[in-house]
Amino acid sequence: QPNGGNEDDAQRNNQGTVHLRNPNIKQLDHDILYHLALGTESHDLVEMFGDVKFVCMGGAPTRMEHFAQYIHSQLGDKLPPGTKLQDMKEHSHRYSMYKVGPVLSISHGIGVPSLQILLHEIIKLMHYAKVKDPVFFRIGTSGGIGIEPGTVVISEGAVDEMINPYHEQAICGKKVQRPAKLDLELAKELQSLHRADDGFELVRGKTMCASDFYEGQGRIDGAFCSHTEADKMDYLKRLHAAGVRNIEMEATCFSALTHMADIRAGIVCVAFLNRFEGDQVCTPKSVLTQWELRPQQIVARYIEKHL
Ligand code: R2B
Ligand code: URA
Repeated sequence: QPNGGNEDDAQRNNQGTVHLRNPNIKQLDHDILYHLALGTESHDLVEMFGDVKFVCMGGAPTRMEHFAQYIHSQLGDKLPPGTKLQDMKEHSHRYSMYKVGPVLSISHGIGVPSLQILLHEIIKLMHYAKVKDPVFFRIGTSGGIGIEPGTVVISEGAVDEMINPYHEQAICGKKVQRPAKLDLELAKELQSLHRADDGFELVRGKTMCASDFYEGQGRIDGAFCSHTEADKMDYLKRLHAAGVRNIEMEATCFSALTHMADIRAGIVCVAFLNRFEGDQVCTPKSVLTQWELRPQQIVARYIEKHL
């Protein structure tokens, strides 16, 4: 049982703005969002970000730049008149950030530590900007388990490498576990936006979040390997039996921190390979780039529907 105590309680206040579950924040004269190069004293965060409704994150800077362009071209007419694509890279020395009216598109890098820092600062940004009921998405890539390469997986929840349904964080020498929950209704709605003629499969399932791409995902092709192909297959079968359909490297943290902030969140990832078939990503880069558009398409449809 996760030991996050009463951290599981709903925290959205009655105006729908994002509440920070940290009493210390009230004592700060001003707050510096260091990795975003933004601050409550140096910037008018309400003016800059108060209109945000959708926060979309993905690992790679180029993918998130492309997503911002895609949203701008695809939803142009539906966005407020005169909406421009703003490149906010100067406001961020670590992450690439783009804003298209109500849509923020940000890269989070690889793995939980990089994503977790960004989530702390983006959740605080939503609070300071007085954003109402934002929806967060992770648009990503993954390795599939028992699904065709190119399939899109909508996460129903996340588990760690030990198949525990929580995000574990060491705080002051103690391990703290926080439930890695996602909004199931949102997951179902995202699934409903898949069309029969999309030309790809889409499934719902659990997502396993690993802290490594190689041994941590059971691969036998890393620089080191102390397990066998049979150990790997046993592990992948165990994951599959637990309802896991894909493996990536951020899902537990993304689910747990958005859940703690009472922010509705969804994870939509394309699977680059079927791990029952192998470890190497053999599909040509040009095809992978096409596949990466699939989660973007689904999330763009959701945004269009809710603008
Ligand atoms: C999926 O792909 C990346 C590793 O290649 C990682 O960020 C993830 O979650
Ligand atoms: N990303 C991962 O973390 N694992 C894969 O197998 C593919 C993409």
